[in-house]
Amino acid sequence: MKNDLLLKALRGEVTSRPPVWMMRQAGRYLPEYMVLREKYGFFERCQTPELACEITLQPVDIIGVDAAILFSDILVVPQAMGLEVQLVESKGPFLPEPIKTGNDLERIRVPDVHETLQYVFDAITLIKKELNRRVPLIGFAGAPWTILCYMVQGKGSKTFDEAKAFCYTQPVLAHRLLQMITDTTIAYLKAQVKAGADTVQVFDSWGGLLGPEDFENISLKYIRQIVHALKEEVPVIIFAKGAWYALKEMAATGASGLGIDWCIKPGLARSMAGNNITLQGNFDPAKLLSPIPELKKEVNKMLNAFGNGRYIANLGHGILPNVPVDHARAFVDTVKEWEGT
Ligand code: 1CP
Repeated sequence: MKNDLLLKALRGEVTSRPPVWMMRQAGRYLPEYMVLREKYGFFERCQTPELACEITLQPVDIIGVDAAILFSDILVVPQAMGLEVQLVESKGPFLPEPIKTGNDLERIRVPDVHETLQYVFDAITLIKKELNRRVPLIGFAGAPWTILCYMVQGKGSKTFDEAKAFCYTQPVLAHRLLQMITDTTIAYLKAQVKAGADTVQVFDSWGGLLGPEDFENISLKYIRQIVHALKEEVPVIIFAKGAWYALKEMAATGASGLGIDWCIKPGLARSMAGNNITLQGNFDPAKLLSPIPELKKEVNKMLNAFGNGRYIANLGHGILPNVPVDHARAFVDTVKEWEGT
């Protein structure tokens, strides 16, 4: 690997500077992505290896990030399990027949991932070839709780109240569903690794909607199974947005990296997570809209607070579609130019 800063940082090895990438780095802020978005539907872009490959490589070529992340979506998993998933323009994900009852569970299954998601593995094979060992490739999946949120609520939400009510009023069903998602996800991530993913990230975007006890029972219990199944093969990164209260427990799973959002100070995150794990984050994505000199100052502040050791520079959540390309590049360049210790 020509640039293996990310893998080194995840293994706890000394690096010349922290590696940098951005969550949702392949996407709508890039004009080159918008060209392909005009021509092809969202799932068509995911399901066509040549398109997924081209989109995955865009931020590597245009922005100069230290890692590629597979272009796909967490919602291909419910799709593979048998639920219809649409992406409605300017509205987001829509699942017309969500899971509400025991009967609904009969409609879904733990699929053979090679029958349902082979296009993802084909994309990975192609991406690895095109990357030609320039930077590592990150594979990913949603955490079971976050996937349940969409499978039950049927669409995006700020609170996912219907998904929570499902867990609290029908716990037996909820845990059956969570286990089905977990089993599918383990097979899915293992096949991503076999196809060439160098590391995998588990996105629990809605983990922070749960209190500490529910997070343990509904989310972390299943994330732990995923980490245990994968960690001997590749480093695993857990990103549970808002679930800062569980950093210690997440570090204890055996994951190599923990993503954090901007609502926790780096020092506190480090003291909770301990010294034996790599932290990743945590720039407020909206700060990429600041004037470039201000943005650079803020990035340097973040870098100084984390220091260069077991640290990956990233945003605290996905990049926003209205970020100018030169601001995204300024974020990455500031990390590359950082002269702290
Ligand atoms: O072009 C478009 O309009 C589609 C926008 C889009 C994109 C670019 C969606 C729909 N998904 C993606 C790609 C995507 N999704 C990636 C690609 C790799 C990358 O560049 O990082 C990844 C990692 C995801 C993961 C994802 N999808 C998450 C977890 C991360 C996060 O941001 O919290 C979630 C929650 C989703 C669901 C989803 N898919 C798309 C949207 C707009 C959403 C969020 C909807 C909501 O707010 O509920």
